[in-house]
Formats: sequence, structure tokens, C-alpha cells
Amino acid sequence: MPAEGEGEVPAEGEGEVPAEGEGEVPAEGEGEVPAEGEGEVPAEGEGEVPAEGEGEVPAEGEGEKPGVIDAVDDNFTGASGNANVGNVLSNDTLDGAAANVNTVTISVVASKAAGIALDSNTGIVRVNPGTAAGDYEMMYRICEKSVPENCDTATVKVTVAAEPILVAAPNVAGMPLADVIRLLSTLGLRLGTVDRECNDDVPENGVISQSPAAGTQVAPGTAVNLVVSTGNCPCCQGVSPIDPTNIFLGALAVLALLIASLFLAGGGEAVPPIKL
Ligand SMILES: [Ca+2]
Repeated sequence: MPAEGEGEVPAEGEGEVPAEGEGEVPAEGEGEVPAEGEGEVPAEGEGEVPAEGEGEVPAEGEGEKPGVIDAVDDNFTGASGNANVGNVLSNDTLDGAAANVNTVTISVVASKAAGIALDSNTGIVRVNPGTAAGDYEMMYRICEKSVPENCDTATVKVTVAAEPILVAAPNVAGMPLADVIRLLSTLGLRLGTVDRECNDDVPENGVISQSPAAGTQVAPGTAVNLVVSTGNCPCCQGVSPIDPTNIFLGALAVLALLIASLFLAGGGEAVPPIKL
């Protein structure tokens, strides 16, 4: 009995249990886990996280902060040849502050009007000479200088008024005043101030001079100021204008000089008092 019991139990227990447990567990566990874990985790983690994070985060962060760039539509009025009817940046903002050429760039996106132009260096809009009256429109874009892809667009409209037809001021020198008034009326001009003075060359009521000068291009309704002759100048007045006040003061000055010269001629001695 002891021979069988002692011989079987230990033989089966000691022979099977250790053989299966020691043979399978270490082989599978040690062979698979390290191979997959060490091979994949570091490779994916180190390869992707820094590349995406460092490449995108700073770029997006700087672009989103000033994302409040705001180009606002403009409405200007002007006339042909106006060099400055307004500035498109006047109502545009960047981060809540007024946009300017130091913080944003300006460009024309589309323009349907050759008559108006936008200076990208200043933002100033001008109306080109010869532009007919009407409404003109263009689209412009502003972009943040530090983040060029951060942009906004707006429309600028310019109403160009009809260009006034200018009139050349006529030459009315020597003309009688009555004729000048009729001529000015015919040309759409009007009579301005009329000063009168004597003149030996221009007959009475004839125009001596005018302002604006003959040939000057002026708008309709412009006043023309005249100097009209009162006829020949009386003796002396035509030579030099001396009024009675000046004559009186001049006489006093001459008298004073005369007294002074008499005093000096006396050697500087005081004139003795007159004794009766
Ligand atoms: Ca604007």
C-alpha cells in the first residue's frame, strides 16, 4: 500500500503541474507583452504628439487672438479730380483699435469703376479726373500684417457729383459798367463789388481793373469785382493823394524845424526875455 500510494501521488502531481504552468505562462507572457508594448507605444506617442502640437498650436493661437479684424463699408462723395474723398481705414478696426497702415495691409479685391482708385499705401480713395457723375463701387481687403491670413473685406461706395462747367472770366477792361453787367449776366456770372476811383486813361464809368482776372476759369455764379473810373483826376490828386490832415501835420513839422534851426543859429544861448 505504501508503495503504490507513495509512488503514484507524487508522480502525477509533481510531473504535470509544474510542467504545464512553467512551460506556458512565461513563454506567452514574456514573449508578447514586451514586444507589442515597447514597439508601438513609444513610436506612436513620440512621433505624433510633438509634431502636431508644436506645428499647429502656435500658428492657430496667434491667428485667433486678432481674429477681430473688422473692415466696415464706406460711403464717400466727391467730384471728378478729387484727390481725397475719404480713407477706407477710418472705420475699420483691429482688436478693437482703429486699423492703420502700420497694423494692416490694404488691397483692392474687385472694382467695377475705373473712375475711383484706392491707394493701398494710405487707404485714401480718390476720384480720377474726367470721371463722370454717378455711383462707383469697389471691394477692398485688409489683412493683419503680423498674421497675413487674418483678413476681412468691405465695400467702398463713392458718389461722384456732376462736374461744374467752368466759365472763363471775360475781359471787361475799359468797358462801360452797364455793358459789363449785361455781359456777366449772359455768361452766368454776377457783379461783385464796385470801387470807384479817378483815372486819366479810362473814361468815367469804364472798368479800370477786375477780379478775378480775365481768362480765369470760374464756376457759374461767381462774382466779378470791378474798379470803375470816375473820370480824370483833379490836379494834384492824380499825382499824389494828400489829404488836408497831412497838409496840416506837414506844416507843423516845417514850423518846428524852422524854430529849431533858429535856436541852433543862436549858438545854443537862451533867448533873453523881452524887457519892456
Ligand atoms: Ca472702411
